[in-house]
Amino acid sequence: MHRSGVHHDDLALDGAVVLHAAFTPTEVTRLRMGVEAAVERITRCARSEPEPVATSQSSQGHRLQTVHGTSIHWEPDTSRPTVRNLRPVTHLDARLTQLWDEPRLTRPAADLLGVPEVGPLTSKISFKRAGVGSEFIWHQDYTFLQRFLGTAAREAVTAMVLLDDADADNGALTLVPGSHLAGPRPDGEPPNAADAPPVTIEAAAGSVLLFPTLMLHSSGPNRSERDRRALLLLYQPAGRPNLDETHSRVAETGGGDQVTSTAGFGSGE
Ligand SMILES: O=C(O)CCC(=O)C(=O)O
Repeated sequence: MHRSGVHHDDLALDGAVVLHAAFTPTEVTRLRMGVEAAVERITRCARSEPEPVATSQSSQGHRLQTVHGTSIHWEPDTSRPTVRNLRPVTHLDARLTQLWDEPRLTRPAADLLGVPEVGPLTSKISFKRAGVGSEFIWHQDYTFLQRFLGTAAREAVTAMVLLDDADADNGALTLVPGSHLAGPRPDGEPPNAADAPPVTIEAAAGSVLLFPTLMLHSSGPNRSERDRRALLLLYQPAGRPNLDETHSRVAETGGGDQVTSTAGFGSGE
């Protein structure tokens, strides 16, 4: 994997936007408390679930477990169970729920989508714990979403709120500027010669990275002694059902055989 650029400035990255220090240290502390409360709450439920619980595997062979509608993606190869990702999450803690209407997220998300207003699609926490957080392969968020939304999955953006300082050592996100213009690609396929050089987004806690669902991205493992947590809110044009409502509708109408649950994760997740 080549990592030729490191991004520090408040510049548009051909489709993506980085807002440095969009949230204050006090706000970041509150959000950290929110994500830790969410993981504590859901893992407590997971521990008390009678076996067998709903489990499956990601395409990378990681264990997935669904508890009360939230999918837990466990880190592989850890000596004690460690959560890699949760989805959906904002309903698990009021400090996270409140973030959906935050203008520092909704305004740039609406600008990127070219619509007057945005609404919630789904939410995730990426924990990337110190020393054990595993890599995210090259992927587009589109791949997972299009299973439920079809081509409307193009009309969404991810707002990634950094809850810890992120750099290459602790697994900062790397994206390929402009790659959203080239359409969908298979998960795991690295950038090609026609792509712009990948850029690793090194930014402080409280910064926000926004990018469209077709933008190719990945991140390395966390080899450092520092967590690299992030809250990811996915927005879509206002007025559309969120992902879980979409799933309920599919289940109620009996349509969409291939859709058994929206609580799983895509390959990159
Ligand atoms: O947390 C990361 O580094 C990547 C997260 C991501 O790409 C995802 O959740 O789809």
